[in-house]
Amino acid sequence: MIVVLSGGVGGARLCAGLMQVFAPDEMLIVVNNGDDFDHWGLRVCPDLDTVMYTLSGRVDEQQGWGVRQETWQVLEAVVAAGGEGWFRIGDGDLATHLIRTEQLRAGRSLSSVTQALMHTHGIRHQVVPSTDDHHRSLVLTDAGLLDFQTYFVRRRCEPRLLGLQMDSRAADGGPARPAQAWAAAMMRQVDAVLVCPSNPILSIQPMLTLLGVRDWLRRRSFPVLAVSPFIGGGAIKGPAAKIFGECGLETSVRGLAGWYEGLVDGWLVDSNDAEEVRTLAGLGFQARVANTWLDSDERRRGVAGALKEWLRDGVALAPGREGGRIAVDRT
Ligand code: FO1
Repeated sequence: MIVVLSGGVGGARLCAGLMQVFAPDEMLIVVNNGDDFDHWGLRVCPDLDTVMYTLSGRVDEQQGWGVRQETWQVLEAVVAAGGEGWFRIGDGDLATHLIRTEQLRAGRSLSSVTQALMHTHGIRHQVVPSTDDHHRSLVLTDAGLLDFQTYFVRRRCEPRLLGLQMDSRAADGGPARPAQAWAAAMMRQVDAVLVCPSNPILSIQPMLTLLGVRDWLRRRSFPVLAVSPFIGGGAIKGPAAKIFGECGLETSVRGLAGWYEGLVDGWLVDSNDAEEVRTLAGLGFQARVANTWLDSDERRRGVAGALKEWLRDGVALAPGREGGRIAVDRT
């Protein structure tokens, strides 16, 4: 079983490639839901929906999120009636939030609702939220503590990021736990973990803070491969480079390798960053090069194929994890 850790746009695009090279029973896609929030009284799960629309071919490719050929009549009517219009929910997308909210209110878990939504979108691979517990990303900025979408969409990531905090708890008051399907995979034989080229701080970090996840990764006997979200010192999409800079981290694969120290064994880097391979090797990491622009089906399949081939060739486990030694704690 391959466990894939994904955020929104970049992660969804890699998953679309992975779906072509791994069978449904070979892969579990775990999606960040720290970005989830309630808007217009509805539960919105942006990363899960981006993955769903991308895998089903419904996504607005240009935007990266939302559905293609969307209409905006409800948004216009809500704004005309004095409601909030800064978070753009289209008419087609709205159906997803209506169904999800209704079913959550009826007592179903987010995992169960997600499974049904993926099924109706014709997706056979298993896609699960990282957790069914309350788990919300809060962004500490120079403009105060902001909920995720206020920071990301309303304020366009303009405030300086000082840190990420999770507002997180299980129903019993304990720490939030990985969703049942992910927890079950952790207990069984995992062949590898793949980390998507998603924002390491905003999208991947929330999943790593769930109960037991970091320990599971640190004590692993399976390899972890990651695809770099940087190309030539900039992010492929989104604010990852700006945020890395604000956190005092180098916007390079070397910076990423430090951030994920002890958690990632091998890096797939873009051909523009081929010179980083030697730097990474000097730090004890393996690296391979591919064209990591995920802008077409062919390229997505290409990157997915390169990861599969690497796993087949074998990956040595990186320094900082042998014997379960703890390298860096960022939670
Ligand atoms: N991103 C935006 O930049 N502006 C929006 O108005 C917006 C609306 C939106 C609606 C539904 C949805 O599923 C995603 C949406 N996104 C929007 C994307 C999303 O907020 C972010 O890309 C993620 O949360 C970060 O991964």
